[in-house]
Amino acid sequence: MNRRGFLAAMAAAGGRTLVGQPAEGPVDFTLRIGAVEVEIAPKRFVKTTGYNGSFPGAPLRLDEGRPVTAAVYNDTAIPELVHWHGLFTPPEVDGSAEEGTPFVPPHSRRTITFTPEPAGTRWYHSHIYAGRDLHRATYTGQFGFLQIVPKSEPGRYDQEVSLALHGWNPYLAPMGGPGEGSEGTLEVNYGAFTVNGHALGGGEPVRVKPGERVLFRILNANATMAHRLALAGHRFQVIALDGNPVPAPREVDVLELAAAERIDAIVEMDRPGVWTLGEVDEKARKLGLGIVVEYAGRSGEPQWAAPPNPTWDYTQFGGGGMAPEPDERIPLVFKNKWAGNRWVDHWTINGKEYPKTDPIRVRTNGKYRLIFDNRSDDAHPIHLHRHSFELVSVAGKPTAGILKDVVNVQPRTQVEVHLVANHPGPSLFHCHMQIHMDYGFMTLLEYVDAPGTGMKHTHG
Ligand SMILES: [Cu+2]
Repeated sequence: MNRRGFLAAMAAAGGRTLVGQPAEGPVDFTLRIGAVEVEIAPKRFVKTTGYNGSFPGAPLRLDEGRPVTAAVYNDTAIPELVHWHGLFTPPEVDGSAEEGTPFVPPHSRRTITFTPEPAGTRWYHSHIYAGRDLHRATYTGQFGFLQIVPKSEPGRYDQEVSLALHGWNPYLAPMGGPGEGSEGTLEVNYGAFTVNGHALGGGEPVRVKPGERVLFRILNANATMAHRLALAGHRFQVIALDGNPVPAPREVDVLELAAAERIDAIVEMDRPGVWTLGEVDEKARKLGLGIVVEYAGRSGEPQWAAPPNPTWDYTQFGGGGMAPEPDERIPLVFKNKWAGNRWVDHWTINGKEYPKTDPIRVRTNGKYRLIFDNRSDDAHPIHLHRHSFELVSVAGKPTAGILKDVVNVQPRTQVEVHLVANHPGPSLFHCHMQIHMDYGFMTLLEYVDAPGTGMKHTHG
């Protein structure tokens, strides 16, 4: 979405209600969950569920610290939840049934009040169980940007462009290559990809002028897949990860985002032409994952070039120093359990599958070192609700000052994070790949000195 579109959507979202009739009492915005059909490219349609008749949902811009009330209407036949990803909202409104948030029942409405914090690039999305039904939860069009605007906005740029990546027509198919105990295991594949609701070349380009500094806010809203992006002829200066400014902004050729991750990066527009900003992987790019960047007065076929350096390493954006010593170290071992040929793997945390997983027990204001020990052949984007954590080491490389709410733990590696337990209440901890969380990869962070409404429950 270009700046004009972004602002138009902002204006729409900033009204008292976005769509529909006035709710009881004033609301700051309305989300209506219902069927949508979008033409992602000429004569290519995607039918799904979305917010307010579109996908992505309208980008929401909320002021840090100013409470808002949202009306959520559920026009579908299944109970729904909206999760405010990356916010420090209480469990009752966070959008997790496991924490105790009530569902928005089918053909019904709920009013939700929360205080948006912290500032930065957040997002909102459905947070329900899907299992083998790939027409639910994060497989759908129920996602949108949620920009929490700080009281004073730092950074210098001429244009802001928000890009949300998503995959469509998901299907289960056996894994390509042989893996340890995973031959014949089903994984999710996609028949089409979009950036802001359009396949590459199927929508309006991002229009830029020479000399402009463009701030790209990028969200990987894919239900399971990581993506690597490049913009031919240009480099990205990464300034924030998951919406949080990094200690050492640095230029890279490729951005990598696992499911649910966000990157804010500035690009100097100094190579006039028509270029593709797209997936490094050709197959995914051909299936639509990309958007055209067009300089004023230029036309022609968009150019693509393989990026010179495709590596991605969080620690390059880290600062010096060391996280304080924790009160306690908590190892969390992630493993898969082969469930059979043409079946979906199950996942365990310290040997147990949700809802049998042991909770992560913390005390208010305690300091913890969570050790994510990935003993599987898949990367896992690990997400903790209602908190941010600081990266301490990634695959043995020490770092500091990088605050995140999702961290992608590569196969057979360890990531250590520092957690200050300062948001009492049950908080869901899970792999953000829908098919992993639905098959056991989930537990709760529990405050033993301030027990909340969190519950173990079974899906279905
Ligand atoms: Cu996972």
